[in-house]
Amino acid sequence: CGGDDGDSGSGGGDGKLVLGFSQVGAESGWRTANTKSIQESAASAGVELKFSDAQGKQENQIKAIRNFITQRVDVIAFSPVVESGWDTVLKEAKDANIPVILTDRAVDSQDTSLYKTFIGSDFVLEGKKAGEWLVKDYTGKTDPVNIVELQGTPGAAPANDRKAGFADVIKADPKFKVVASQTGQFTRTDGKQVMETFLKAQPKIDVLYAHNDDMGLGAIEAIEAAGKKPGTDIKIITVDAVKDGMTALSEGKINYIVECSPLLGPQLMDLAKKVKAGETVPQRVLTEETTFTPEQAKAVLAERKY
Ligand code: GYE
Repeated sequence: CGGDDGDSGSGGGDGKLVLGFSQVGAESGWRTANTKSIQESAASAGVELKFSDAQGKQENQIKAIRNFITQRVDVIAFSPVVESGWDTVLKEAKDANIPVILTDRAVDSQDTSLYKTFIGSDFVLEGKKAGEWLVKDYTGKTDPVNIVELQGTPGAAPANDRKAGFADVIKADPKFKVVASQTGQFTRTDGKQVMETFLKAQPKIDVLYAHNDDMGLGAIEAIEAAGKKPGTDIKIITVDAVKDGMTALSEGKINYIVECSPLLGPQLMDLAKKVKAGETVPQRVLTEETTFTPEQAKAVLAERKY
């Protein structure tokens, strides 16, 4: 392999930064908006994007990263499907002198020199925000509150962290009980199916906490099919705030959404350019986010872009 900077990219010598990006898949509305953000900002930043969709499989991501190394792209970015198991391939990128940017999700590698920076949300904080809303909503009440939880993809950082943050907040009051918790794979289809089984197995469900909007939206279908009113008979908290989620929130079918922004493209392009130029970048770039009640959702729904 050739030089370690400048003309070593595969962009055909027109000086464009070549960015290899390995995406998780297309499991949710969030993911679709994230992909669009990355593709559009690459185009407007003059970055040549090599985009690869892993269809939810870690082995595909590892293959894609190895391909990017062989092609000698300038920068590699990826959104890890799961947290564990990246050390070997990240070491290969490091040995090839190709900087890596973690996008959206973290890895659990102990050696932080394996990547330059990590841009994305604080998922533990998101889980805590969900729990805090619940605690507040049930203030002054003493009856047991039965919660069912739809988890994201097993092993994914947002699934692990949203579960942990939520559990950490609700454990302060023993009236809150998570009576069932299962993965819904971050998809509508699985969210619906798993909610159906929850409804059959659980005599009393007061609250659903879903790790993303899509699973919550699938669950709403199951709840309605069971003759119950989502948002009233069963309170629903979700994470993301994509347009379909915000619509359901404004209709009162969801009670609270913790925002997680998928619009990481512009910052990613900026970081990729800095990293290529050898500038130092912060180890962690946090996304700014808020929360939404039904009233707040109504107010912003028309301008919501994704
Ligand atoms: O919340 C979910 C998606 O990693 C933050 O992945 C992302 C999560 C997002 O499938 O909808």
